[in-house]
Amino acid sequence: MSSLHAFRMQLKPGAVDAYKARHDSLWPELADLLKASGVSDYSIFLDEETLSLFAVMRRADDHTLDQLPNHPLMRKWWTSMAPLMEVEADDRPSEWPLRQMFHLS
Ligand code: RM4
Repeated sequence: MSSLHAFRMQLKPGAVDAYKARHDSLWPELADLLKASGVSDYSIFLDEETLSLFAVMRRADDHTLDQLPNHPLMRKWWTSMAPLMEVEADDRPSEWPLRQMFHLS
């Protein structure tokens, strides 16, 4: 079984085009890592006005996303993306939880 998981991230001013380009050519090995961690149907939407990024993913119930911050490939990606996003001290993107208010299937 799986469920939806959503969260917000924050882009830095002037980073929209670079952020889009980086995801248009997402490292294939990073896509494989995310899938192997139990992620599917992962989208990120931009609010052009606030530069908020709304991420929505389907997570397998037995996902291992909590182990990703220790993975060298994930760390490399986060460090490479850090100039474009608001991040924590260790370069992982700052995340704010989103509460689901509606779903139509
Ligand atoms: C985002 C951010 C997220 C990652 C996606 C693929 O910019 O780094 O953590 O899951 O890229």
